[in-house]
Amino acid sequence: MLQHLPNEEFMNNHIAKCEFCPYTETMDTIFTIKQAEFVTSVSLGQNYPVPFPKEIAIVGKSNVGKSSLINCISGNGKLARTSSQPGKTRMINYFSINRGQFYLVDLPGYGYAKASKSEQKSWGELIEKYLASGRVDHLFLLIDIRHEPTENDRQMFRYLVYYNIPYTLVATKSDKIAKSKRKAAANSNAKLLGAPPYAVPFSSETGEGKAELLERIHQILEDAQTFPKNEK
Ligand SMILES: Nc1nc2c(ncn2[C@@H]2O[C@H](COP(=O)(O)OP(=O)(O)OP(=O)(O)O)[C@@H](O)[C@H]2O)c(=O)[nH]1
Ligand SMILES: [Mg+2]
Repeated sequence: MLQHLPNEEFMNNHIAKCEFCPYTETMDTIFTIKQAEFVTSVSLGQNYPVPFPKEIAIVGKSNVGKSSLINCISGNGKLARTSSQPGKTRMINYFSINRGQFYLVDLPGYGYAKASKSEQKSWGELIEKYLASGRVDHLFLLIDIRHEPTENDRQMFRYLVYYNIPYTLVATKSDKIAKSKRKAAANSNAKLLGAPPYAVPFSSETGEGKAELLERIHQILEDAQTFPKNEK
């Protein structure tokens, strides 16, 4: 799917070095998204829009719930187009949040079974070019809480580690499994991905995990020191 993947040794070093702090509840204000609007769609060879101070992108396999997550956390069910048919999002869709405070970027999903070889190839090029552009400050990598990560998920994770992109793992569709099993399933899927064993259980149906993701976004926006803009 993607080129330029790191080897096992590189990945093991990443885990060993990762002093991963899943989430710190230190903020005394609750961050909210007050305004959100679609800006533009970008396909291969087209220009990205004028940069905003921060850019947070959502990536994951087709149908995992990326567009639904954007709608849920922005409180606007109609912002990003969702569908039960996989492969709905084909381009890179930019949404401006809080009048230019940051972008949320909806990336096309990978692993869409019906996609042709050439579609998969152009998907790979589109995503690789985007991730290597240095525009993205933080990536939310979505995995389905009910299933073990796919080979494509594992590739995507290795890729973002290789490019040193800060990330948060999100285990979607948490409403589909029993509440008592959610944390363990999310964390075990993170581990199977080859990552430190922590993912946020999230449901765009019930809003579970929404507060945690908003808190995470707040940290990303505040934390210029931890997540400096990549000048590539
Ligand atoms: N039960 C449940 N269904 C969800 C959840 N999130 C998304 N869905 C459903 O899953 C399907 C796919 O959701 P999308 O948000 O369009 O998925 P996507 O990752 O953007 O898909 P692509 O654009 O094809 O890559 C839709 O039918 C959603 O209603 C969730 O948290 N719980
Ligand atoms: Mg989508």
